[in-house]
Amino acid sequence: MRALVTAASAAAVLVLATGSASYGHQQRADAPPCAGQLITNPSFERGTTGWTAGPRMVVLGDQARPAHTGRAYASLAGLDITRTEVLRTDVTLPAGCKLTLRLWVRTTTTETTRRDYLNVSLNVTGVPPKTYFALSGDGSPQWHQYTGSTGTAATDRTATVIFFASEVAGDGVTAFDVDDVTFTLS
Ligand SMILES: [Ca+2]
Repeated sequence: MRALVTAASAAAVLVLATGSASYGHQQRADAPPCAGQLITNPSFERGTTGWTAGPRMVVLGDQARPAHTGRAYASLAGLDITRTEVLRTDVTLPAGCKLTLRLWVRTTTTETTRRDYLNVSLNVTGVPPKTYFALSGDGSPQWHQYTGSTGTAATDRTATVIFFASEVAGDGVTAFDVDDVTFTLS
């Protein structure tokens, strides 16, 4: 059963087992460690640049369905066709840094059976894959922010955010809109 994640429970914390191996993190003089935002094109204003996305996934907002910021956003499902769709990107997470994922989702639906859903996963090297948020058609029809974070590790890792949408034909249409997806180091 897919559970709607409420704002109160949306802050998920990933607990990491830190290995005993220690590798010195090479700090660059021009880039302070553990600061800044890593995702290229977080607001989809440059289309699918920096993302692995399905065809026609990045769309332009209008008055009825505006973007969260800017003009563009990504939209998954929404065609009442039985299918799945994936939107993803990955970054290198430097050693010793904590990563915070923030994203905005808007859900519009005519469905009553909650068979359409969007799973949002944050995968980090060395940690079992985990679904952070499982959203169905009873998600917010207004833009809503979700947040999750990782612990630190002694080595550089790859962090991947994956949006996996599944829809079933014939029982109403659900569209999951996504905008302003950020990976912030601390
Ligand atoms: Ca945008």
